[in-house]
Amino acid sequence: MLKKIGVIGGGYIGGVLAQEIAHRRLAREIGVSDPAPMPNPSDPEDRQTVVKKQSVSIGKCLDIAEGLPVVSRDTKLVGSKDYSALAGAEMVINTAGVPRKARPDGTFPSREELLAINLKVTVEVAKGIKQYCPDAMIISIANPLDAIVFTLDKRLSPPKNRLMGMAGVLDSARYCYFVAEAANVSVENVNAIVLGGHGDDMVPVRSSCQIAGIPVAKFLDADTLAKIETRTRKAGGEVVGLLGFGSAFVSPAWAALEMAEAVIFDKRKILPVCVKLEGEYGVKGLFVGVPCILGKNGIEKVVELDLTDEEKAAFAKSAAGVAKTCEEAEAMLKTL
Ligand code: TXD
Repeated sequence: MLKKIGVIGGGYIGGVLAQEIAHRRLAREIGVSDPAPMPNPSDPEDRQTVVKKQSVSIGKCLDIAEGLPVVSRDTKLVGSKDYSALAGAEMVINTAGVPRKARPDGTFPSREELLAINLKVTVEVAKGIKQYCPDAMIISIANPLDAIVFTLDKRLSPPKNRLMGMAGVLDSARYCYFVAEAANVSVENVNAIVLGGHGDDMVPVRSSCQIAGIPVAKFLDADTLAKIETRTRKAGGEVVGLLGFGSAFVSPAWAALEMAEAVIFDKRKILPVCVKLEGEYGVKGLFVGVPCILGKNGIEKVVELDLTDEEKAAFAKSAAGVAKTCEEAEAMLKTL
């Protein structure tokens, strides 16, 4: 159990994180930081005064705190509209940003289009971390995932082992779920991993996908697997389209907590993590999803898989996509 975990962004994912951290007893204290709701300058003065007194983070912390007697948990929760709620956190999970929302014509902005909006947010988040918990382990969720982690690295320059992005655990869980569903077996029997960027060119690694240690090809034909892998790549958009508001929020929160628990309990668990590569997989200086051993020091080691030539090419393409988004981010950061 940690002394304190900070949650940056108290929205859909942040709310699930706070309640799950309390319920799983992962920290004695939880701090949630979120500026919402923000007054609309065009509103009448009295309305703005009302909104300034409201706070999503304080309200959600109070709601969860008032439920603690029911679930017999003694967790302290503190919310703030600034970053002060993060003070003293040993770990922070960053969800700050805006999720993809359907446009009036039903189409959705790409993760990259979110970049401009969420870069500004991330620059503020980095200032908050630097001020209140400069030595915290950082797990970042906000999209575009790879570029946001890249930006946190640029602004904070933390040791490589202490900054990681969550996407691969969720993408791999989606892959596992679809394989289990198609093979009509327990999800517990399926072991699969998705590498690369958290975009439509992510790489489900079929060559290492197994059901009870048996290659998946013994259960599902190539056409079915290709369909599953396409659905995995688009799974985020599928949920966004069905919800009509925001994006998936329970599964991303659970995925981030699998990473957090690997660190908190020093599990030395191998998970797909967006991490700064320094030559591994032929990539240098980019944050890309690869298998890592996660333990008390955060990223303990990057694990290099033997990929097929096709998978290597797909990984290189995905990394090139990450490089492009990060180049855009770097150019934008110069203006922020
Ligand atoms: O696998 C993954 N990594 C993705 C990530 C899976 C699903 C969702 N993905 C992204 O996570 C999504 O595209 C968003 O970028 C984030 C958070 O998703 P969520 O659904 O929680 O979005 P919300 O409900 O809008 O919450 C974001 C909160 C919101 O309450 C804002 O007020 C707050 O972020 N926010 C801030 N908090 C702190 N500091 C600043 N500057 C700030 N700006 C906004």
